[in-house]
Amino acid sequence: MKKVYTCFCTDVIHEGHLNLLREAAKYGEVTVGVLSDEAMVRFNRFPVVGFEERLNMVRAIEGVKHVVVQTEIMYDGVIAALKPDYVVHGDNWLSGPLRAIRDNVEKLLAQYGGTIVDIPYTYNEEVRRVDLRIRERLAMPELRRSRLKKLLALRPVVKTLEVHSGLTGLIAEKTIVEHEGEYDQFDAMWVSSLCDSTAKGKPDIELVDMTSRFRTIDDIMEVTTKPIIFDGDTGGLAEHFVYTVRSLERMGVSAVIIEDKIGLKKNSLFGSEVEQTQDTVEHFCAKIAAGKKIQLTDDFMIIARIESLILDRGMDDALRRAHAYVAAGADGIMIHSRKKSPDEILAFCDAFRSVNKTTPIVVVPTSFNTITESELHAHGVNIVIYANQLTRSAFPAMQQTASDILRYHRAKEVDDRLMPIKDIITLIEEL
Ligand code: SPV
Ligand code: MG
Repeated sequence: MKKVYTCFCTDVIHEGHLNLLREAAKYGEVTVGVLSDEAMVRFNRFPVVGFEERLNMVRAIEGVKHVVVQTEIMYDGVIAALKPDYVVHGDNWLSGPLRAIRDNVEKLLAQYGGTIVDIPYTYNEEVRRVDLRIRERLAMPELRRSRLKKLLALRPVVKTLEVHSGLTGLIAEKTIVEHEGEYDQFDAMWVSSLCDSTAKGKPDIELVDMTSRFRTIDDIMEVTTKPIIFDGDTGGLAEHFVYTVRSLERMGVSAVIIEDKIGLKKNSLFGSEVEQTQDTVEHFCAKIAAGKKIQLTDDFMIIARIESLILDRGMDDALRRAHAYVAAGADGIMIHSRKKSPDEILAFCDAFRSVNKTTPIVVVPTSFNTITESELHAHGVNIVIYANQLTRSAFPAMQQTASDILRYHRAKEVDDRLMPIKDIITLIEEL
């Protein structure tokens, strides 16, 4: 009997999968690989069904002889172990980002004479409905809120991109890149106070009120499924912060980060060029504790942001605050720096981790941007936020276009660098 292998990374078995299995069975005895959660979140969407349940679901399908766990997106391990005569897959992997997987399988099978079978991909109304239903479930507040904590357990570094609108949300949601056989996508979204304010043409001084910030979150939530980390600035008065926590939690936001400043807040990247006042440890701890006390689920995280390095108060002050904030209930620590070199961030992480092994550390490598995610991970960092790069790339592009239209008295000269009209009108899928 010939050996046939196919891999599933799905939460629901629909007609398309059954058709693929029927075809696969024509070639021999079918083994189905179920992609692990770790591999699935990296390349596909977050599973809405637990791993064990996904295994059992596949085991229960008639005609499936064996079920194995596939822990990597690429098939090296599973093909080495199984040596299948055939690998069967939907023909949707002939182009687009999945092509690299097919190329990898083709190379592996060529080593011993195995064959790829591409089955015409079933995409009918039922499949579309199932697909949509899963996406809708992922977007629901209850499911979305808990996902940041789950990702912290599944990903070495939770890669987070700044978003400030439905459109930027779609970019964070959908951008997936294959590079040297590895797939990557963003895990979470950061609703930056700087970029949310900038998009509204306002300064980043806690001027854009919460109602308006929530409106931004809502726009993003409508079109995405990834978890949201909200930049809560100083959190305002503790008496107000508790209401913010309740609202964010109810909306399905996963975390709020509040910074230990008081009075008129200015953006941290100004550093000591502008007057900024750091809160006292006691006062800020009381705010954290008030927020923790009011939240209703275990999912929601309050992350305390330390401004000691930004305000030149020194490493000892930063560390003393970090431990105090954790003791007050903070679910994570964000340490910020405006230095070009990552040295002070790494020194903080090493010192903090020598005492505290578990509390997640968040960093925002805007100025210390030469350091990679894996280097940060090696020093104990869990969440990396790319806090403003989308806004900073869009703004000069738009400004240049506006200037060139004025210069040439027509739009022809700018057209080559614009997204084609057809692409923009089809960018947004209709339900
Ligand atoms: C933001 O994105 O609004 C932040 C990060 O708070 S920073 O701008 O670096 O202070
Ligand atoms: Mg901010």
